[in-house]
Amino acid sequence: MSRPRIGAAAAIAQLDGWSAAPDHKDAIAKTFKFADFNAAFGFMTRVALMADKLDHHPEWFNVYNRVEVLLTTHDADGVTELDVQLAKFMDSAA
Ligand code: H2B
Repeated sequence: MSRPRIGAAAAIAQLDGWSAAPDHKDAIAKTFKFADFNAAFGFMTRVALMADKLDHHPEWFNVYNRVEVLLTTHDADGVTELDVQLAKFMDSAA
């Protein structure tokens, strides 16, 4: 089931601390900082389980306590409500 593209600007308007990803056609990005690696990886684990449940997966990069996230919907070639849904879950899990 594919979702219509809403675009990064419409997504960002509904979110806190997310911005348009630089060097990407249509994606949203946020950097999360945690106390240490244990907290960062705990966050990633909770998000990974939800992402798989949604069949919607983040692009992300972790170094120690920092998790850089990029969300976009590959099937739609841009940002959809699924990205907003996963972004909101990430904010609640952080
Ligand atoms: N994740 C993201 N971010 N975008 C997608 O379009 C997507 C996905 N598609 N996870 C899913 C998996 C698709 O590849 C499978 C076949 O449903």
